[in-house]
Amino acid sequence: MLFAALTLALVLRSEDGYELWLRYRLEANQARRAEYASFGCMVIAPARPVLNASREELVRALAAISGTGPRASTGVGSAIYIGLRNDAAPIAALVTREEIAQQGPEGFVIRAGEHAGHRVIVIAAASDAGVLHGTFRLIRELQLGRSVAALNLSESPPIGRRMANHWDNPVRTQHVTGASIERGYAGDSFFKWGELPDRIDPRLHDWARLLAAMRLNGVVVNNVNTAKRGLEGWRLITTDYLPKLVAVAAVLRPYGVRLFVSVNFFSPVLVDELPTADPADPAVQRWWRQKAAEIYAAIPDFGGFLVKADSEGEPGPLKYGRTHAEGANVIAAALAPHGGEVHWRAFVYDRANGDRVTQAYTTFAPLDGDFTANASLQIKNGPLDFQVREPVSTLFGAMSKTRQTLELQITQEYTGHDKHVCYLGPMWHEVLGFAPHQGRTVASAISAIAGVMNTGDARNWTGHLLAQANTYAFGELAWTPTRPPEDIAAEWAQLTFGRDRRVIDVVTAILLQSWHAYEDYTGPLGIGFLTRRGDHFTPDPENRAEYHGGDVHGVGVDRTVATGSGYAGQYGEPWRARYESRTQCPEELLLFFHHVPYSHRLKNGRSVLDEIYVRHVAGVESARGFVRDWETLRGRIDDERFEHVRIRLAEQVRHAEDWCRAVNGYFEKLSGVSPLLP
Ligand code: GCW
Repeated sequence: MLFAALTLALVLRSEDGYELWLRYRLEANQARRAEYASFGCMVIAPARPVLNASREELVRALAAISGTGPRASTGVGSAIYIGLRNDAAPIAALVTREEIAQQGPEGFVIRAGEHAGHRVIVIAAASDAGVLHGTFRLIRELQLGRSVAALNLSESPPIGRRMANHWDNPVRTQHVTGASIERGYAGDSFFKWGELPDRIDPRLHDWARLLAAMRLNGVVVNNVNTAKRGLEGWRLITTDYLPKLVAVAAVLRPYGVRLFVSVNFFSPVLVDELPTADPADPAVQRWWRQKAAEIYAAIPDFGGFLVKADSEGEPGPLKYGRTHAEGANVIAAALAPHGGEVHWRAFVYDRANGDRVTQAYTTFAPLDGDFTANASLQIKNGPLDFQVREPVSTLFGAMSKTRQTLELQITQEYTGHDKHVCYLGPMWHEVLGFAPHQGRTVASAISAIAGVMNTGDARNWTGHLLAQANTYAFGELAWTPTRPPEDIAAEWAQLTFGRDRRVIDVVTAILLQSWHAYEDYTGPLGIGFLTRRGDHFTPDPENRAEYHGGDVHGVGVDRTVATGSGYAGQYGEPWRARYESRTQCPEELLLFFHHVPYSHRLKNGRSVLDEIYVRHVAGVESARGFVRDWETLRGRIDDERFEHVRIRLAEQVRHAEDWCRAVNGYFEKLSGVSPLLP
């Protein structure tokens, strides 16, 4: 009884969310604990940086979960061996060369067995990075309380480059002013460039651990906007900043993560006052080569550059009459001898050029074959801009000779900031599995994936605690694009809140309803951009008619080939025909592709107008349900996290009500037809 009370007290110790899902807590099941404890903390690995980090993490987890504390190895008995095949006899004995080779450069095999009369577990891989990924996988098994007696797991990621993109704005005087994050809602930037390289904030180490736990292998540390409105991100590649980059790269290196930076296309002009940034100019080409050589001399495993060019005020090659490919290639050529990559963003549009969703495709598809092999076109999931619902961009799979990077947005710019729970795993899963052109899914068309991060210096990293589920889901889907988002949500819930079934079920259910709920009370049926210009949060349908197409007769934007902007025609079949047709278009995208009269009937018999009304009310009801369900967890979760989420969910209800009033009121006024609702 006393023991039970103590355990409960232990479980419910107040938590602030800083540990994310990397919470290593004493295993409650005694038999399981004994099983883990039999390995003591004997993790045997050769002394190499990535393996040191792996061992350290595994010992930390084992010690806490098994309750043994970090004991010194006695060199006999059961042990966990981690490394390459030739690093230890037990690894070579338990795993064949072929099995390791099959998992590719970053995959791993984890296997339990016997060696020389002792029970062992081995984590084997073709690279130290693979071992690191396997280590975090094994730790998860321990956190979930699963038996390791018969472990036999192997995994390998189909997507080679998996990146976090931070939109943090570096500022030299940041220790005085603080540094902002574009579309960041979890506080200020935690990159204290002013302090580097003399002081390394401890949070940077935990950030590197987080990236490794997400099994990412690259990170862009600064905003793609590098110069507009006084931004200073372009300075990161100046000689002055280089020692700071060196320090950050050193933090990342043991965690298998390569450092990338966003650069400005006009860097030759901005950094060294060259008269031009024309990619055809030999002096400009030389400049990029020298800059790359300078960086690689200091950071041999530097990843490369991300570039936003000719987009929203960031300059690019078009100024010189050069194509995007010519622009990307001059930078790519400079990086190539060092093994670096350039990720070139496809987010381009010109308001003067008609429907913006058509423009990435018309700009880039004709350039297929023009990009060098180490250049990758980085494309947002949808053609518009991270709306709650969009079709998948037509560029994916449309350029078979060009490398492509999928860009997802983890930070909730248009999906409720840090105020609303909106679990995006189901959306991303749909995107990855969708084939805009016959049979070629996004997941199979890309060689890289990037997620715009939702972290800041908030104590719990993401502002809203439940937003950590998005960070987790991005890592999971980047590693295994087909993984069901329901499993990811339930697993995250358990890692975050423990093993109380009721808690896991309620948290998972809230997460899984949250995307549709947000869609319902903001913009159902594919209406996008109802938020206020600038804040992307407050409802403002009055000023967004160009996007939702509402008028006195009807609503939606005509993007058909027959009578509209023609965007539907950029898809391969069967989607071209389906999107073109009012009756066959999936209803969740109806108003994205069609302008229809308010009286247009949907499959459920309702008119479009009634559907808009009903869905907004239903969305509010869902949000209220989240509060009710969460309340049932009182006492089952520590007070600090319980209250944190409760307060946010309550605020979400009020805001959902505002949305409902604003949008339904707007359409009532516009159409002159009142809702039939009670
Ligand atoms: O949606 C817009 C955002 C900008 C962002 C831009 C982009 C970084 O509102 O804040 O700039 O997209 O993706 O480049």
